[in-house]
Amino acid sequence: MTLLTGLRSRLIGSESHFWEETMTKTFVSALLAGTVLASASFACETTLRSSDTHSEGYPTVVAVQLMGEMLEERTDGRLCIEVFHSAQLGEEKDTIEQTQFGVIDMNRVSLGPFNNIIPETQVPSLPYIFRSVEHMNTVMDGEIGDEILESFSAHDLVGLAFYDSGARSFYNSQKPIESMADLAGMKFRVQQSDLFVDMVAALGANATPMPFGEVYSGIQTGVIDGAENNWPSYESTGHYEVAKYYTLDQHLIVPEVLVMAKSSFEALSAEDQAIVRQAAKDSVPLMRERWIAREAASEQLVRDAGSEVITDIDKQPFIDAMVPVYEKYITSPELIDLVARIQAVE
Ligand code: GTR
Repeated sequence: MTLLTGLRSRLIGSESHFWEETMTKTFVSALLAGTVLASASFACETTLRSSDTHSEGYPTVVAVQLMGEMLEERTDGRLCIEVFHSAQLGEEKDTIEQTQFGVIDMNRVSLGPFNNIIPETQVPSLPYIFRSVEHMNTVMDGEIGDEILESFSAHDLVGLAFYDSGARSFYNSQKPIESMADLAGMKFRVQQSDLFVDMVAALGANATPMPFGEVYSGIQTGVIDGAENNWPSYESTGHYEVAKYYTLDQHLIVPEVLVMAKSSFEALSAEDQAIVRQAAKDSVPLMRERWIAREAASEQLVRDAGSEVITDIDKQPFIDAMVPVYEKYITSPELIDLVARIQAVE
């Protein structure tokens, strides 16, 4: 059944002939007038509420909306997704808790804010664990990625898929940072993760964990000198307007993850659970296409707007400085083994 015939049959259901005719006419006139609702989720039996800190049009938001369209079509309208973008449901740390409680059905989040809750998420969040974005994709698309997704289930969540997030680098309002020594004593916002606080300390700077939505004013008012993120987030938040020095040190390549509340997932039939898992996986290449385009567009936009990009960075001192961070967080045999297996992936 196609999306439209599915919608029509749901609209008219088993109601009277009069209702059927009226609704069909209304629907057809709406179609002709080009005013069919952008989302037919009003007709869905169950609409899953999904959170995202990013604004409309950001690749992660679009990916989950596309997943919603697949779900609606594949379940004949039993399931839809409504994405509450722009942190409408709260900042990431809080929405994670709400998802664990089942107040929010789905959440697209960075792995960073999971670090203090789920030890396995610390491994792909380690600085310089991935040699490149390609290495990250090979690992997270494969068995190791599935194993890490599985680790969410002990925390009232179902891990559905990983999305891209490129590489994160430092930016600041004060000066061009050309070497690790330039970071000394500076104040940087990090995601709410102890691992990232220690990462910044190991580089000789000071870290302030802070919600994403407070970073712009934090830099503007001088509470922090800067933050760290990928090109699209540096651009979409307008942080480049208040912190023009962007140093391409690429210390983190942290994947994003799409999770579902265990209670919402378990409320579905086995058939619908399988459809949800598959639609999430199918949204990954769609996200990746948009991500690659957005990274290039964002980099161009901030360069055109006057950001000074420092590209000639010797990463080795940064990498060497991370040894104590690995030692502090990677202590159990399981995590040590996971690090070794990730590093061994070609
Ligand atoms: C972005 C990520 C967001 C959020 C943000 C942050 O790259 O996509 O989910 O975690 O970083 O730094 O808070």
